[in-house]
Amino acid sequence: MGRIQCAKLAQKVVSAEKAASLIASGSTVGMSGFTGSGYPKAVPMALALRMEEARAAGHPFRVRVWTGASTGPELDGALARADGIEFRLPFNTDPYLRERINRGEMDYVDMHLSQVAPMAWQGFLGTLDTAVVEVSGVAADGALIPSSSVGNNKTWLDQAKSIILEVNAWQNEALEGMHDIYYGTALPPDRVPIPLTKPDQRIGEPYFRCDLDKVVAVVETNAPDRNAPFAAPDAAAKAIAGHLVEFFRHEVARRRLPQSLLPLQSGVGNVANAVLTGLLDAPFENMTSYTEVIQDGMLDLLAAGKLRMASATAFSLSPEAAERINADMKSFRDRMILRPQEISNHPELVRRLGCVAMNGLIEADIYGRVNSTHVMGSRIQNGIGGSGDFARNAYLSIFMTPSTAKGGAISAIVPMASHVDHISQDVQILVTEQGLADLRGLSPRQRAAVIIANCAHPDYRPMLEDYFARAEKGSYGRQSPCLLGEALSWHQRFVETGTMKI
Ligand code: 0RQ
Repeated sequence: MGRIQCAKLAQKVVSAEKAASLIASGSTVGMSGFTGSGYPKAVPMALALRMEEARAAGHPFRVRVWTGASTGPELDGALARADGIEFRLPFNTDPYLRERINRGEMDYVDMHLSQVAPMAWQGFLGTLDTAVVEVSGVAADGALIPSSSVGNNKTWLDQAKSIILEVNAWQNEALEGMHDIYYGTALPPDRVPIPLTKPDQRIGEPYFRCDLDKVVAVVETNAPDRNAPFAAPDAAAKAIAGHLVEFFRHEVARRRLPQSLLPLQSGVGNVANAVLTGLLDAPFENMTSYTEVIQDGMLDLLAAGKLRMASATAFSLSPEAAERINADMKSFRDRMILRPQEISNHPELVRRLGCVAMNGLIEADIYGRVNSTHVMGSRIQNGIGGSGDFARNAYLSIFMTPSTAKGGAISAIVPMASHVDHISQDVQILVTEQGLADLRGLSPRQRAAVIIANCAHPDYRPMLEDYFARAEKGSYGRQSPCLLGEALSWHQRFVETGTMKI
């Protein structure tokens, strides 16, 4: 029976095609998957084929897709190419799907990741027809052994009318025991405090429970997670990491942070990964992380013994790191905990633990309002992900970015953010390769002065100084001076000419 030890579920093994045939057009499907790990790989591909055939026969076939976060080309990519998604939440990084969203061909709801499961429970999202969830095995009593991400799987399994399981033999068997699935959440007014006070605490059980009668199909797979490579840190990423490490040393020296820092949250992407790499050589020991994803840099910190343990909801690894962790899973397993995303990202816990949140951004304005999601105010890049869950509630909320994008044609520091995900109150520290702005306790005008001086690229700094000086004189009010007719003109210039430079 291999990975499927439960006789009742072993009888339900079918092909991916047969399983996909159980998903109806127009239905809502809750898929597993978070940052390219633990997503179903065979059923979505078979579903995409069905969609293409249906379309060729003149019958559009589209579904509504909910996940934990981003998935992989076999899911978002395949369904997007088949024009098979009419509605998607809460996070996406697939380029084909992104194009469809930005062409206005489908609806996309970009949500705080901690709020997806509660909103599903509250009934705000509609009903869930089918859950398609990857697991790494099924125990004899039907308990499901999670795979490389937990995400919203518990909620999908509980809420869906029917369940399709993919049992992926590629996932390491030694994952068993790593997960902590908490079954104690409730809706108001019955909510109780979540009993977690340390990042390494286990408050749940290692398995998903599920009503076996709801399982309509089980599909066996043997396929790797997406595991995209990270770029080697470039000079800008290394400089950002350097500024941050220096800042942490400063905070430790002033006793505002302990020597082991506080539980680290690190966003995805190359800059975030480079910062973790920078911590390898920094004088901080026994660090912990309470974060959303475990990426390569975190694995390096664990392997070096600098990081004592990591709590997250998913892996987001390069192919090399995935191989490395697979080869040594037993040793890593005891130092890692994967939890449902409503727990890994829970504002109550982020505030209680005092997390140090470090996230990337698209642009920040001179007052420190951060746009994490929309290029030129209108084109979605990925989504807010967990950045809002952490930024508002963290002990220290840090945002970081290279000071320019697209070869220097775009300044990441602008007069006014063209879209705001994080208001200035949620942004305490801003870092670019140029330097770091500590915004705590500063008024808007003080923030503008330090952001322009410390973070802006020299090509854009004089333009920002000029704008700010004129705004101070010509603004309607002087608390947060702005020139309404000019504040977004940099973006308009880029759209018209391909550069923000004059
Ligand atoms: O585009 O790939 O076409 O070149 O955005 O930018 O510089 O590689 O940086 O990988 O750290 O991503 C905000 C997108 C930054 C990410 C964002 C373009 C740039 C490039 C990527 P190309 P970089 P990163 C927990 C935390 C929200 C979710 C989050 C993100 C691409 O950090 O998605 O924080 N954050 N989650 O060229 C136009 C600008 C730009 C720009 C960057 N000003 N204008 N394009 N780009 N700045 C994890 C989860 O929630 C899952």
